[in-house]
Amino acid sequence: MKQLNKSSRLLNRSICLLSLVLVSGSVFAGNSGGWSTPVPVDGVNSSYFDGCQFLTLDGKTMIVASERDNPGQSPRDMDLYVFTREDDDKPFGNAYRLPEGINSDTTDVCPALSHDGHFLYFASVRNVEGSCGDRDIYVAYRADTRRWDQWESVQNLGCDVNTAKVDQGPSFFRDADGRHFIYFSSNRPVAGVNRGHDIWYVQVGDDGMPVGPVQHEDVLSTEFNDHRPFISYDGRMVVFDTNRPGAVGGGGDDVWMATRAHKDDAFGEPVPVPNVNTPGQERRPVLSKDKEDLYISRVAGGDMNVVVATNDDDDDHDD
Ligand SMILES: [Ca+2]
Ligand SMILES: [Ca+2]
Ligand SMILES: [Ca+2]
Repeated sequence: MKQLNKSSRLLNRSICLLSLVLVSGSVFAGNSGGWSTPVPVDGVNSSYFDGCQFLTLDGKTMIVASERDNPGQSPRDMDLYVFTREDDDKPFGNAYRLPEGINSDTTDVCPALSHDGHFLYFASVRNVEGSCGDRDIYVAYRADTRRWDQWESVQNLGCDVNTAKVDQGPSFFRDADGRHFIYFSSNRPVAGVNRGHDIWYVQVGDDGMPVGPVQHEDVLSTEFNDHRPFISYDGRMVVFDTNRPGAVGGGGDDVWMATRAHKDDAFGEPVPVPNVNTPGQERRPVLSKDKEDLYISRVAGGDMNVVVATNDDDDDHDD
């Protein structure tokens, strides 16, 4: 019904607009048409690698991994920085480098805050007691959600969630029963078969730590590399990056999405997000609460920056 309504509304628009849409071919390439061409996000990018970002529920804080203070390292030494803005039409500023413990002398990337703001999940290649090998997912806790400088603990999620392989790209999800989950990607084998990176999820408890078995997300995963899922705040959309073929204008890692009518349904078949993919690398997509803004890490021209596409089709955020 939703798609029928959307189609009817599109047909009712002016011939001129419809012609433009048909020429661009973007609206009908997937079920989330209307995405603008991505542009750099004001105030969070530097001339060094910046990306694997996260936007808070209120849209006023962005956490970005950046190598700006550690350029030229190999492997890259990215740290997590917090940027704030007064409103979502204002540029970000007030860069603040999160303290040691969150950041380490290795790559610390891809943050995701729990909806209540107390738990910060992120990926790191730090080699410390309790780490499981290569990139792992960690969780930090703070009692005061207004403070970015006071973290009481930083813990590895353990070697069931993490493995000796690349475990990364966490995202927080709250289901219809109020249970909390972390979605993430990993290139661990599936039943002994190497499928590259796939998407997985695990329930987490009140302390932010895993409480259930790690489960494979069958609908979103393919034999290609499927990375860094982000579940929308309403739980009804997922965006992720993947090198599966099929994105018009894309290549390498591209942003795909899937939707569902209710947050406890399975996701529908993923489709490429129209108009945002290029032959370069589009990674770690995240959505604003209203799903009107899609933030992407784009690698192009030897640099990585956070870019944003906007969607003015209000049928896609009608709850
Ligand atoms: Ca940059
Ligand atoms: Ca690992
Ligand atoms: Ca691409």
